[in-house]
Amino acid sequence: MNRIEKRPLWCSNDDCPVDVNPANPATIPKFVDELPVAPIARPKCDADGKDYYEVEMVETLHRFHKCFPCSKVWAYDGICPGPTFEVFRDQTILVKWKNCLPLKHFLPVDHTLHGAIDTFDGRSVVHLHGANVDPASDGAPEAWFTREFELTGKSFKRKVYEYTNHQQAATLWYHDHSLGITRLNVYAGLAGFYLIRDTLEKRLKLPSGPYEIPIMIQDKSFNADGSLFYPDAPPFPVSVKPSVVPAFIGNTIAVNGKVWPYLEVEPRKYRFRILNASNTRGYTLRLSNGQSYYQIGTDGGLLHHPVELTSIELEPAERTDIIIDFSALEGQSITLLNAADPSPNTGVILQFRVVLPLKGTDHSQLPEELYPMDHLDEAMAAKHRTMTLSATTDEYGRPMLLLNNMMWQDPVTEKPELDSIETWNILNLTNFPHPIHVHLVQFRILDRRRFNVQLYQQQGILEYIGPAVEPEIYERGWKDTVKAEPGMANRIIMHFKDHIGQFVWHCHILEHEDHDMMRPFNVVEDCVPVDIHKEPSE
Ligand SMILES: [Cu+2]
Repeated sequence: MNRIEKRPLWCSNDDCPVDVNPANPATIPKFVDELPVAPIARPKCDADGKDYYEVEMVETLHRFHKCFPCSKVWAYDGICPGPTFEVFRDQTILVKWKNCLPLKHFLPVDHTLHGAIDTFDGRSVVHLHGANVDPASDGAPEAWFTREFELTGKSFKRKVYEYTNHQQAATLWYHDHSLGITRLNVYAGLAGFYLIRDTLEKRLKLPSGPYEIPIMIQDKSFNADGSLFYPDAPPFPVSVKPSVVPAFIGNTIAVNGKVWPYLEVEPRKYRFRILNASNTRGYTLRLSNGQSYYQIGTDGGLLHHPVELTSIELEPAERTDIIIDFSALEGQSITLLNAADPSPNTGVILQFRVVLPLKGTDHSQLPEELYPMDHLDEAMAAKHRTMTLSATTDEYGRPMLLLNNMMWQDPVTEKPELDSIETWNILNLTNFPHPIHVHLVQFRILDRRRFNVQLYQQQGILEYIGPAVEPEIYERGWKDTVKAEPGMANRIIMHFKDHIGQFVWHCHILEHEDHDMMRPFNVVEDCVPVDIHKEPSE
């Protein structure tokens, strides 16, 4: 029998080995697909001077690897990742996110989780992650809607979202946030980039156009038929099926929707905006030749000055903006590695091939100073809150993680005042890190400090047992997601501004978020203003 006859029916690629099994990463050839770059979203029309967009969420087929059959996905405008928004600071845009999804999910829905009890599966709501936005357009977990807006969640307020883009140039992203099924909807493909630009950034002459590439990293697992695999039970016995799992770790790495792709580059500087859009997995980004790169931005935008690094950790939802200089690597191939994982498969992300001829002199710059950075002064904080991350079990005996020892449905307990600065001291009482995301704001990480977990759990006394440690070098910019280290008090500082109403904060391990590791908070107007002309009543 010749090679072609033995090749699976779906595969017409002569260069695919005969024994490719999407379920077995060891059989999947690496670096055979070119890295795709999502197209830019185009407005449909002008609505009173504002760009108006429509994006449809659809069930469709997507090829994750040239040697795989197509896989069913849920995708914005039918592509994974969704189209990239490119907007300008302070220019408001309108987006109608249209749910054209089936009512039945193709991934295993756990109907015991909050929000998933007695509701349809095909719920969607879009959160613009990292945005300063009104709560009605924030994509709250209970603002979900089904196709044609037939059914809506209790927080649903408007069909057309308004993004004012009132913040500095930054790499944001949009993704599904539906209560109880976020992990499935994002894994199914509902994620995309949203880039805010501004004049200050433009002036810097950073690599741009074809030399500026967004990179979305997600781990995925597949069944032998090429369909996406997502577990329907945890690795321990439970009475519920399908059941949520405590974590999802895929056995392949997809970048911009392709498993282990390659990118051909010119010998010059490139800017990569890297997003970890995985459900649970964290990455440590390193280049295979040990070369350093320059970090120029974090979640919320550009840093004050570039930082030269050889390694950056990226937890789910975190972004890093880096410049890699390929100018001395003509003819070489180097690999972007995940040094957090020794596996020959999930330790590998993407290959760069420096094989394209230089199209012209590289006039892009890596300025010594990038962007002015405001300082948030602890002394200005109106409130210092202590927040906890803790573990318990749910009514089915499954592990469940909580914020402040409360469930999602419990009454709101955090009510920061509009225009106030607060510090949150996030005590991680569990044994593993959680990427904690706060909606509405960009914050700074102040420090992390080891504390006596047992004493805190038994008596509520916070005793520090180590020095305050500064954030990692690659975390010293605006952040909307912080890696809360286990056994540490992780302090952040933020300014609640521009919008009042209900927002959420949660763990961005999507399996945790869907299982009550999420809480609302309300930004409220100041208390009754003090009337300085009035005599005190007593
Ligand atoms: Cu978590």
